[in-house]
Amino acid sequence: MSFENDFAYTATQFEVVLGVFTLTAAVFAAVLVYSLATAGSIAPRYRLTSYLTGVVMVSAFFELGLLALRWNNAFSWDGSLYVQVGDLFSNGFRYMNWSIDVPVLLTQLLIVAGITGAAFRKRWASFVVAGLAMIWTGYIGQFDEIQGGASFWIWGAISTVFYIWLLYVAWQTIRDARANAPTPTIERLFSAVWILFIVSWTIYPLAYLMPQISATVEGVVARNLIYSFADIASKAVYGILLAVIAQKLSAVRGYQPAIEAEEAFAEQTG
Ligand code: RET
Repeated sequence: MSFENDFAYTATQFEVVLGVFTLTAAVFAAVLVYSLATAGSIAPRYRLTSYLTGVVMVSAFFELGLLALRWNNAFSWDGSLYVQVGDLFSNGFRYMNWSIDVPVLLTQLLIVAGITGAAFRKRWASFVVAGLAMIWTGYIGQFDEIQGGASFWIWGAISTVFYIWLLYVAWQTIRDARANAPTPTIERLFSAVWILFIVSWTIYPLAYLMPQISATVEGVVARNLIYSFADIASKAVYGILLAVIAQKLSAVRGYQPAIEAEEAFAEQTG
């Protein structure tokens, strides 16, 4: 059971969490429109990244919408506090959503980094295996998050081993992308991808630990806010950043719609 169900919330705490869930879902809907609308200015060899952002946005939109409903149905106002009644709130849904989004986000990285052929297949396989193993071992561990017993720590540790493997392959990929970057700006943007990646992804294991760091109402509220921060950074901001890089790469390689889009942007922003 998620530790969210262990507490009663003030009206403010309850609403802040619900509001942030709703905001996060709205951000995903907005970025869905953005990524589909800008796909045409990206050369065909990179364009899949825009559609994959679309996939991530749809799946994450539903997940956050569902979490908002679960949160709303799990607690009821008793005149002074929101207390647990009815459905249990569950963070397990997040893990199901990651099972789709993690492999897709990593595939986008390979596409924009320009990895092809045997190297693509090998890294893709490593990403999918490491990513799913990381998520599903963590999923088992999180059922024990309130007790914080052996299952929580052992599965969490196994999951972390897979995470380190995944990070290593991501680092290799970004290193290659930087080495092959045709302009210094694109090279810098790939460095930004790495920073965004490492910061936003590493928040998730911290959120996993939260019931052990602070088993309080504030801990619950903080955990759900940082989950949303990480979700927006690792899915939406990341998707936009990859689209920007893909458009720049397309322009450098002479793709006319990308060149025109870059020119229009330069004119507008002076
Ligand atoms: C778990 C369990 C504890 C140990 C580790 C974890 C890592 C989770 C990560 C999740 C990333 C999710 C993303 C979702 C985007 O849609 C499973 C919490 C290391 C890194 C990026």
